[in-house]
Amino acid sequence: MIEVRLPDGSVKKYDVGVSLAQIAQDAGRRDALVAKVNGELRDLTARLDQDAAVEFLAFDDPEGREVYWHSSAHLLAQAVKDLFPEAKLAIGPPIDEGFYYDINIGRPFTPEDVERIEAHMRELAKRDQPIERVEIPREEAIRTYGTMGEKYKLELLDEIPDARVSFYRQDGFMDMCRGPHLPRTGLINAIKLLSTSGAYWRGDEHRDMLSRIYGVTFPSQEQLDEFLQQLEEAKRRDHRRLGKELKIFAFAQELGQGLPLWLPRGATVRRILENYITDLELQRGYHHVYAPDLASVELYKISGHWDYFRESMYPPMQVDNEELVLKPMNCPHHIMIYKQEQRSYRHLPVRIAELGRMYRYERSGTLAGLQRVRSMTLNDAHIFCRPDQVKAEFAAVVGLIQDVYRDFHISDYRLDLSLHDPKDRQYYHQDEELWKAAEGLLREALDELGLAYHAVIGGANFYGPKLDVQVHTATGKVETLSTIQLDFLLPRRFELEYIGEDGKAHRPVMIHRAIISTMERMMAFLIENYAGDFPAWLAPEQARILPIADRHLEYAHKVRDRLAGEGLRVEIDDSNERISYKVRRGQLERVPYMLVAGDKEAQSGQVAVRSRSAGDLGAVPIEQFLERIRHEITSKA
Ligand code: TSB
Ligand code: ZN
Repeated sequence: MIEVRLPDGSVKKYDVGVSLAQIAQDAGRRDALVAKVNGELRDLTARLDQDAAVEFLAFDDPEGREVYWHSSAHLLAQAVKDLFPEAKLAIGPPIDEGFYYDINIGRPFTPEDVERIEAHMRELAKRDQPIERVEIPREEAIRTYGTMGEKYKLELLDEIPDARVSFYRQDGFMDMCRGPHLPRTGLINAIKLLSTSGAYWRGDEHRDMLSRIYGVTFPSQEQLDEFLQQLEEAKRRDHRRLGKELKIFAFAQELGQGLPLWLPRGATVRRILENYITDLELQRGYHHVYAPDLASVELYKISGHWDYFRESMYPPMQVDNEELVLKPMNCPHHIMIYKQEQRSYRHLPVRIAELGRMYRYERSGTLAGLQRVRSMTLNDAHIFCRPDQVKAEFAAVVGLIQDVYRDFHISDYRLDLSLHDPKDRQYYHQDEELWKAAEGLLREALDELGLAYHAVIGGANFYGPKLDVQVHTATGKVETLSTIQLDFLLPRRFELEYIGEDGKAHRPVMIHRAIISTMERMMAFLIENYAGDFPAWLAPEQARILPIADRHLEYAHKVRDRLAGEGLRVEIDDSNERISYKVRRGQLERVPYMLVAGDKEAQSGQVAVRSRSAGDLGAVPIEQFLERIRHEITSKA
């Protein structure tokens, strides 16, 4: 007999060789997809021959879901092999949301192919075949794949040193795989193939072009429907699509990856953002500065960036007898500004701010529209303060973030306390005492403010721990928008000082902080958050005048001049299109107000107002419209 311990603490006795499926059944876990035996994932079909702690994972469990999608990828491959026996299979992993399989059929899959494959997957799942694990000698696997001409599998086999390799078999279809997998295909209930794309074998452009089929599956149709609805919504909001459609930004192949162009409309919104945050910071005691984009590599050797951040930096360039790098962070420059004067305890805190341009070498696979780029401008500041001022400064920054989020209607966010990982010696400075002090102080500051947060080991910057405000992107990713970072290291490396009340030199503490992130990431976030419908205060074009006929053009210009004179961003649609077309175009371009000007309006000094949010407002005197939009702008409604 063996003893099986379940997560609720109960212990049950079983015969040697009992299957995990049996234990799941006895435990009433009909939802179990896969098991964990002493912490390791195992198929439910596996059997136990000694005492063990057993846990069952269902679809709500990320690991359970991964297995579910992995088995779904096998089902996809099985369906393809049934319909296209000559198909060559490459790899088919689960991904964040679903799974894919890379397959070569000598041409791309057509939408009709995909429909047939999806239907056949449903059929196969309905047959509810058992999924079995089999282990065969490596030589045998090579022979089998050899006769089948599965050249990609052979190449994968080449890299497996083991004498025996594992396969999973369902209904005569076998796929080489480590597993684990579901016990039966019938557990896969709701199936949707989402898209296809080309993918090079091994991601290498010199090798075969394969066809990748993406799909997703769920235990129930309701879950699938909900997922598809969210996907629609995400597509509708995706800043990459909207940014192009609304002419906000662009990328050009000739320019290089991750280097965005801000088009006039995007630049306008950006200028508003920059003015908005600069004004707020000036009100709150920040001093704004400018620093160059290039710096000597020596500067980053002193700061430690060269040791710990080099992988994210562009390589140095040699000029005369200097080695220069594009700056990846603004901190050292602001430190140089701090050092321009002798500072006394009475001058602190010194808050140095900049819309600081930075260049980072982000790996190409991680680039994502404006969310993650290689050239960016950060709403950056470094606060130099006395140790006894840290908590108050921290609280003030949190307050600033809260005020700004109110203006942008950001309410859905999470706080991550990002700590260092003592085991990672490559990325973090090694002074454990400093880490302890900085992390302890940051926790205290957070607790005093009563803020709830998640602690994340390994999320810190090399110089110190940070509080990150995490928001969701339309595509379901989580990204950092605001950040507050506590740093005891750089003041030491740059030997920063202030003269204390005692007349002696003391070391200040640095707080690095960014409120609205980089202009790039903020823009991506705002586009998605507003689904392209910027409120009037941010809209690149706040009002558009639509003359009904050419004879109203003169009046349209008069209206324009009046509104533009008040600082509004106004355009005239002077095209020869019909008025209904002009209105439709204005709607598509998300202009908050359209002002129709015809005979009646021209005679009475009015405009017929169409508000994007409130609909048709009828004809009103220009001054009345001005009052309305002014109010909307100042209230940031
Ligand atoms: C806050 N030295 C600090 C600064 O003083 C700093 O640079 N911190 S950072 O490395 O965490 O970056 C600050 C913020 O910039 C991040 O929180 C994120 O919002 C934004 N950011 C970082 N990398 C990128 C990128 N590749 N593309 C767009 N935004 C980015
Ligand atoms: Zn910094």
